[in-house]
Amino acid sequence: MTRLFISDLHLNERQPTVTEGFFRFLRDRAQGVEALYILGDFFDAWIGDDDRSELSTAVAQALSALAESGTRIYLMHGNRDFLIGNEFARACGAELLPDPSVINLYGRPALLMHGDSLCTRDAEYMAFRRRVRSPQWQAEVLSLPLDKRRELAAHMRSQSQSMNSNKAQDIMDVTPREVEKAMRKERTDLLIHGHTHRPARHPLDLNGQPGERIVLGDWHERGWCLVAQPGVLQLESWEL
Ligand code: OKV
Ligand code: MN
Repeated sequence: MTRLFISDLHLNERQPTVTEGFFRFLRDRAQGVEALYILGDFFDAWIGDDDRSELSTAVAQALSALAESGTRIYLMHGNRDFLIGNEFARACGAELLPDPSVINLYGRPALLMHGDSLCTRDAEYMAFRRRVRSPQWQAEVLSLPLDKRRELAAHMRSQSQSMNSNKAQDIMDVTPREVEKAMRKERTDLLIHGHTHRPARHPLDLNGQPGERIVLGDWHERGWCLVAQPGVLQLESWEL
């Protein structure tokens, strides 16, 4: 009985080490597990399921092989791959998981999020997020030809880079009160998320009751995953 949680692989053509590390992870670590949860930013930029690349085809093939062998696969959107749709999910043998979601983790309710919705001190980002997550905006973008979407994504990325260089580190981290609010709302004492690229286990005080926030790591330098078994949670990291 094992479930794995990963996020922020930011898969892309320019970093084959990460992709190869992911395929190795599927073969060596995920083989035979009950479920694999991918909590967002799986891809560095997803511009639509109709953008079929060698990378996306290979990833879908590897995941669907794992799904065929009995592992349930769950995909949550991140801030960079929010355009992943049902077509790609189906090709992966995966289920798209809403953000937030509460799962029963061996008897313990666990709140799963990508994490960007918790970074509320970045007001500019929150406004951006609302816009790009709206069905109208997404339908409009998906109606553009692929090369236009690619151009738009690149333009937005360079915009973000120049904006974020002026932002203090703490406004780009989660808001502690927002974490407590989300956990109280969903009645959980365990939160698992990614996005911030600050892998850690944070003990929490939830109105006098102990809780925990587990932050998954990004796969830029090393691989990261949370391993869950009945009564056990372990944040693991390895060289890619
Ligand atoms: C983050 C902000 C960019 C603010 C675009 C498809 C599309 C993904 C994307 C690309 C850019 C998000 C995902 C980023 C925050 C910005 C600009 C302003 C205010 C597409 C899939 F639609 F173009 F096809 N993007 N990024 N901004 O670099 O993370 O916070 S981003
Ligand atoms: Mn993210």
